[in-house]
Amino acid sequence: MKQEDFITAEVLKEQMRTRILGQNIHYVEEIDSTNVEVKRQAANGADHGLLVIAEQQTMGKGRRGRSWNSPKGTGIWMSLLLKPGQLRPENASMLTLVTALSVADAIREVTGLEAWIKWPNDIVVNGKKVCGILTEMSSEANRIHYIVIGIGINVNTKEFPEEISEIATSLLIEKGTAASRSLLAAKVMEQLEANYELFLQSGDLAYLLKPYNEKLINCNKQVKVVGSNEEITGTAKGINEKGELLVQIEDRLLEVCSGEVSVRGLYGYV
Ligand code: BT5
Repeated sequence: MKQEDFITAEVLKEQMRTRILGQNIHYVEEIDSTNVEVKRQAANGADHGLLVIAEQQTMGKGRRGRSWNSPKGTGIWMSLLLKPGQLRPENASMLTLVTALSVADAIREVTGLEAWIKWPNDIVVNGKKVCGILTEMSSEANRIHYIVIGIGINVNTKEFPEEISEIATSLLIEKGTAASRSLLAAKVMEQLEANYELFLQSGDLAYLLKPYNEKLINCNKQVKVVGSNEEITGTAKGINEKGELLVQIEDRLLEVCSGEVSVRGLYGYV
């Protein structure tokens, strides 16, 4: 087993068998946040498909102001710039789901581990979080300027800070052997490019529903939907083509949008 797994722009470029996404790679040793860096580059006119990948983030971001632990040399911390001309702003959050499916499939392909999707933005292995996705958008009423998709994967992390040690895991911890970060990053981008094209063809998740729902860990489980002023418990039934989580509550089927609520399993993290 290799002890160190260095990522270099050259190795990444060699392994990245994509047409457009990630063909322009900006690799940095250290950055505040790759999402923030992509936004800076977008403001300077960067093109669709730019991928920023960092060895370490000093201010990695989660959703809603939360932070993302991104230590040096152990994970994949990367962000992709997308400029989907035809996409409506209200459909941009579907890209989080497209990405989650791509990451789950790439982890399965590279490690053989059963990676599951915890709707909307986590990937889970053996009940713990190995990956989080942060989608951000710059838009006006009817037009998207650009979208940033941030992906953080704990690949060869050996241990986590105490505050997340109960919920976080890495591929190394779950598999027992290290994985190549550059190979995994390349596979994520390949899956994402293929799924992104399918997504654009229909403008929604119609073509991705089946593979997505097969990997949805919440499926047929009890979930608690936590809104700003109410909590509802029901059974998750999968997503629809808009990416909403269908939650059965007695004889009602509720369509839950990702922006407004969080969904928790009733038992432990998932
Ligand atoms: C996320 O937010 O899961 C989105 C994480 C996105 C990270 C990537 S890394 C590349 C790009 N650049 C960035 O700055 N961000 C993106 P959320 O669902 O809000 O989850 C955040 C919560 O996950 C935190 O409050 C912690 O509880 C937990 N957490 C923090 N670091 C973690 C880690 N490395 N592994 C697993 N869980 C973690």
